[in-house]
Amino acid sequence: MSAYDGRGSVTEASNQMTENIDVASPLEFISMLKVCDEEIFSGWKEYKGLFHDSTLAVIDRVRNVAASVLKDPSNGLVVLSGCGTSGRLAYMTARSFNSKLSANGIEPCFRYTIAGGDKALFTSQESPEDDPYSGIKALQRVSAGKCNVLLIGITCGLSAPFVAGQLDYCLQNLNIFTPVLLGFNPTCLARNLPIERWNKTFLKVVEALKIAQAENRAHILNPVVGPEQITGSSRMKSGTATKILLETIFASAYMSVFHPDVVWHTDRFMNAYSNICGCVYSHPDALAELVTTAGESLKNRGHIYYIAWDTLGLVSIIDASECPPTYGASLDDVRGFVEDGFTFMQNDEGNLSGLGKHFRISSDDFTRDVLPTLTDLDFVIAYIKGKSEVLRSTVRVGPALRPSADIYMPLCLPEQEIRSLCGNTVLWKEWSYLFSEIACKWICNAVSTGAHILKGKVYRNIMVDLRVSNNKLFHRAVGIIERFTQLPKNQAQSFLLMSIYNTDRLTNEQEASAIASHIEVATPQEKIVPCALLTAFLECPIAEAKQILSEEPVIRTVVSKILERQ
Ligand code: S6P
Repeated sequence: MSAYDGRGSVTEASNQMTENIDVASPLEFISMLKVCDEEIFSGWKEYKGLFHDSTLAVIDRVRNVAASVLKDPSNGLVVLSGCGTSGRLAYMTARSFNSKLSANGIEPCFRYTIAGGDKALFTSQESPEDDPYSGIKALQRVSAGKCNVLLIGITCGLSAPFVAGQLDYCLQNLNIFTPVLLGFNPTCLARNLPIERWNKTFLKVVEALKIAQAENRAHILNPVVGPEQITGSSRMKSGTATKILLETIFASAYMSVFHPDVVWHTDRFMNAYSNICGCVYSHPDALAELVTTAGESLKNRGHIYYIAWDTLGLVSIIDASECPPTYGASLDDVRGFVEDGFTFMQNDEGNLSGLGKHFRISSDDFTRDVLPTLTDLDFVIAYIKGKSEVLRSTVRVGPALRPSADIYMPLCLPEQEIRSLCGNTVLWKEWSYLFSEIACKWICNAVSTGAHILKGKVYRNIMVDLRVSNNKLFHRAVGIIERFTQLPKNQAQSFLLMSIYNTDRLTNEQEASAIASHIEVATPQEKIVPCALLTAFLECPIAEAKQILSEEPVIRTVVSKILERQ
């Protein structure tokens, strides 16, 4: 298995530090997460991570544009946009800064767009990611009537067509828009594959952005933070880096406009995130215990429930929403709840609880829907502001939970420490909640990733059983088959298509169909990639591969058995 070869995308590469993550003990697992998360700050290979001089310079330039919007919110707007996790973080940041502005009597001027709309905040909607036109429409809708719009298009892989459409639209309308691309690949590795029903690739848009950047009319913020712990799972490191960069830009803009007397140091502010990272991972035993307990729950068909207060609830709902697309989990396996539910969410489309139980997200919904069903196989994690109290539910007493064990993880740095990092009390008072959120993200990501690894969902550091539900995932699936079988790309793709169309012989029509058609057929189907892999390894009919997979539900076991035979 080749690691990063310098040619492919960094965000889709395998991280050498985690190649044995699937067989690591929980403590080793935590230390692997730690080493990889530290790369966000310290850099990876020749890349310098978040503290690169050019990154700090772009942060300052984007901060200035954001400040111009904050000074004149009736004409200006900040739009944050993305797909999947990137769209969820766009929502969360827009909400966070609007709340801050409103609390201080200032007109809110942040909006978000997410591919697939607000449903995508809770459940993955992967196919809208491939549509540049729906990105453009969403941007036009939220920015109508404004004449100074800062768009930050977030796509970790420099790949999402939804975002490409928006950036391109801004480039055509530079009199109104300042486009910013936020992602984590060098620009030369931006996606250069055709976007269906469109005449540009992502790379073409990046080239046009570079030209506008030279005139200070567009910006590209793309620090390289190294490959993800689970290959391609950009919800983890890239998501964390997205959150840090957005918050740094807007906190800095906010301070420059509303507290111009306070001296601001971008690098010191980001360093506080690095310290909270160290603080979270300085509790390896507690984290390992959380992961072990969560893994036991999932292995035994129990569930993981996060209940959290305030914005920590949003962090945990986002973590839970990522488990189905990342690990093929069911919507019930990991769920998040926030006190006050949709009243607190303040999302554009309002209360979505009518869409079904997986959209019922308040703590009252938890009490009504989940509490009566809890068994000692379930794991309930409560995140409480200021500290994290973690409860293992074993006994239900009336409407209350009695914990079998408490595990405490601090969710913030001591006030003294933040003050010394941030420089003064104003900074601490204004922004300390952001550090609790990021700590909560690291803990949730460790719990949900570790639990799924313990359940046998990951082979080496690759989630083999991915759902083939958009263009990026189609190409990732071909890449996985290529890597494990060492077959050339076209043959690897044929095995994938045979699995998708459930046939041992592809018709000319099937082979010639557009990728979007393959995706449409593949999306509702389970175990597409494992089936293609087995067919290729065993040179057997598709039906036989399906039979083997139906007898052994743990994909990791099947794949490792077959590979060990080679
Ligand atoms: C990743 C997550 C996906 C991505 C989405 C956008 O862990 O499952 O939903 O966030 O595909 O990716 P990108 O590269 O455009 O930010």
